[in-house]
Amino acid sequence: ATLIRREDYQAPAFWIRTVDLTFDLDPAKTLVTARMQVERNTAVAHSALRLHGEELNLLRVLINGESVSFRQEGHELIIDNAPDADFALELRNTCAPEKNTTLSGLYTSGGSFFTQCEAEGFRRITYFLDRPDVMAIYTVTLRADKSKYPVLLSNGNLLESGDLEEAGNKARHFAKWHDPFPKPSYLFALVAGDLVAREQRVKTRAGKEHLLQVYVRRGDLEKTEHAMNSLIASMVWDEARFKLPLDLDRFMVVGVSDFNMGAMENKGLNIFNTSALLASPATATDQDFSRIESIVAHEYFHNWTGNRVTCRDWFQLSLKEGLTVFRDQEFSMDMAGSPSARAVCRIADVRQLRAAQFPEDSGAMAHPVRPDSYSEINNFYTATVYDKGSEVVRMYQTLVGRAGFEKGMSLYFERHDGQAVTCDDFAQAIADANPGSALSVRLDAFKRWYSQAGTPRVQARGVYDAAAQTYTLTLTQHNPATPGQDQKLPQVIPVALGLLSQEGQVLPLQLQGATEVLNEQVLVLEEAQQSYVFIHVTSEPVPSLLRGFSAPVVLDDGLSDAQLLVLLQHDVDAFNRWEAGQRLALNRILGAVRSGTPLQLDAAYLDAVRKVLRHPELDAAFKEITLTLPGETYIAEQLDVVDPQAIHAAVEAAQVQMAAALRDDWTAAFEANQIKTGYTPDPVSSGRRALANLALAMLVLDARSTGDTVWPGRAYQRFKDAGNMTERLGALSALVAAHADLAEPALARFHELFKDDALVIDKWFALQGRTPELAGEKSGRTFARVRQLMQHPDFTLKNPNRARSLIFSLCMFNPAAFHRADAAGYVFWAEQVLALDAINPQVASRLARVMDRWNVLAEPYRSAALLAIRRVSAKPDLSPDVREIISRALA
Ligand code: B3K
Ligand code: ZN
Repeated sequence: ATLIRREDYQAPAFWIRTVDLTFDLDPAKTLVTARMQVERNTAVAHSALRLHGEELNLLRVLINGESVSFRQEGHELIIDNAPDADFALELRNTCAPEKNTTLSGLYTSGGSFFTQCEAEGFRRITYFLDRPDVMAIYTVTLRADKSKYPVLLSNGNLLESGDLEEAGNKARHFAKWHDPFPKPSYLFALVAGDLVAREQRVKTRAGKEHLLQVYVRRGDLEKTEHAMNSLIASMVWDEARFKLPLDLDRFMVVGVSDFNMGAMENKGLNIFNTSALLASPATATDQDFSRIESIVAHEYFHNWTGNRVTCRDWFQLSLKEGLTVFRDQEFSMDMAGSPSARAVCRIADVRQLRAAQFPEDSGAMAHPVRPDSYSEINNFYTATVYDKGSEVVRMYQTLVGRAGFEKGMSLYFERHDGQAVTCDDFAQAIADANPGSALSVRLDAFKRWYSQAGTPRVQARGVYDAAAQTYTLTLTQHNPATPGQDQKLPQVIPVALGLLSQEGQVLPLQLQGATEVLNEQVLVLEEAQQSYVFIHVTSEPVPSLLRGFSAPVVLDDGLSDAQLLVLLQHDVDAFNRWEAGQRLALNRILGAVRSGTPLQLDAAYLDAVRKVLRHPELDAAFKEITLTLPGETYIAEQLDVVDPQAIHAAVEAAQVQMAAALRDDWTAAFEANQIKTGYTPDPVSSGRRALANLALAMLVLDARSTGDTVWPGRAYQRFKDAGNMTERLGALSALVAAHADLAEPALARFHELFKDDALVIDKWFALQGRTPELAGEKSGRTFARVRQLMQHPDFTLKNPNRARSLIFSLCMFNPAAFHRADAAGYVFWAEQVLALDAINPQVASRLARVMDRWNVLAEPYRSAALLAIRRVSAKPDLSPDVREIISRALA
């Protein structure tokens, strides 16, 4: 596989201005006719026309209606003598949708046709300049059997449709679509099948009418209401916050069960994994409801950030992804409402960043937000590009203010609407709209966020001078080396802070030399080390640093337990209040792991968390998230040498002790958070259900130690009687996680109840794959269970959701079940990577990444992991996707 480098970017030798596509849809062999208006790009050197094409059967090539000589080399169709003047190119080819298990290009699922073209799937449909800077206007005619495929969809507006009058055959019909907006090929889509739609007409602020449609399989219609509401809310929000209206008469969303990721933002025709679209109270959890809301919003927001303004090349992916994640996060926060609910959203996003992006930044696949090279672009739809990319956009907003950021966005669209641009263009627009701002005066340094991989470390140390009443805060940054990047320059790091007294009162902030007195301030760290002197500080302060997680860094603030306890109880910044609680837990868990001694939670810690749980004013959602211990992956991140079993043992001990010490409080929390009214997925009710579920899990866990049978019994009863999936799954997972006797009958009953609902059966597999092992029990019940479930009649590797539900749950989200001293987890991983690679390289390659951080594992895990990686590597015909991941792991 060849390495593509960012610095080698060249504009295309030709432009394709219009494309007229005709599809004769047939699962075995679909005929594609493409007529294009092509124009030489005179700005670059004269060269041959080279079109991309993969897995296609080429039937004919005409230029201006005449046949022309061409060559095929690898994945390219080369026409050496293309005219200098504008010309019409006509191609005809077939492809085989039914055989396409990669789910990239045109494929079938449940008897219908779907496409996925991002990043490079369009070349699996027809030959094309399949790169995002070639933008064309598409007209698409679909022809297919009318009874099997009554619905025929493509991007834009429907021009005409009707029956085909073919000799001796009246069974086929057609639909012709036209998209007025020029777009790159990755945004093309078609859908054909037996689908039904929920419809809603809405008006924009300007009074324009639009038709919104959500297409799904017949039985799923009643599960589309939440998606439709989320879509309408997204429209309203984007108009209000960024003045961005819907630009098409019709906006369609379609659900499909076989899909490689969450969803895809094809122009006017978003295609969704059903797991990111369908919800009913009986089958979806609160988490599903909120995930659906944010993914529907994300894809809708792409219509401007990604579609109207797109990426010049795939290195710029974060231009659209980081920005669109930022937009969907802001949307979710605005939807959440109260300051506390907003903070809970922020905490969840940061937890996700730490669980997925931090390990990526410190592993074999570490890459900048704007990568420098790739061999398979699909490997770079990463937490770094998406989630760290979003944090970078958030820092723009922090540095220029909310209004300044909105001005910057307006300028960005004013300058670049209809173009394919770079991250530099975005940065420049935000800076130019805010002359003299904290961003604009250091734009070049700020842009190191795009080029330097790795998570910056910031150390903060404060010195209080009681006599002078000054507090001197010294911030030091360190940017650790990552593969291929040894030397790094200091980055621009906004550090939001406040000071509290020892009693928890807000202390006013006044920097030496400044006249302003503030309650909170943003320091901009840009040198390796900087000191800040605050004056008139009347007592020794407790600093609250990096409030709201103002930059994606690892902070070492050196705070003592006593100081963290002050923050946990009193900080006005809810994020840092949560963070203090996490740090207190982390310190204890790391202490046990590092010293190799059993964890023993102290009274001070237990008292502090009890106070949170009993607090009369704090929201249930905040209590739940604060009482949830840091994840095992995040704990591993803090260690130079990682022993997953030791971490798990400490976490299990902490849970057992919290369960016992707070028994009465858990009981009270469980009772106090029963919701008797009908189900709504709003933040307050979901917070209460989350806390009730956590309390129940703790009580059932505690019952394991005490031998009590009441709580497992109550959990089973609740599992049976639950009126919604959140409570049902909560009760079930309480039983399963505690390895309670009642777990088995509950699991069996759950399967029986939902055997016809694939998305719920995914949950059933996932729950079992994620079940924590009992620390110290070497045989590993969960691992054995997963092995067994691989043989279950409902299991298949071919459906990505199903494969992920079982295999990824074990390998990615259950470290102690996966990292086994006998190496069986790694052997299993290697088998599954190879098996999946033969079916779907994108899914296989994601699984391959589980070994990103094999290098920091303790023995015997490290050597065993290396052996398994080598075993995968030894397979000569790995997909380029998996090959790239494996080579980086071994580099
Ligand atoms: N843009 C798509 C992701 C495409 C992934 C291709 N391997 C979904 C999204 O980010 O909205
Ligand atoms: Zn996206």
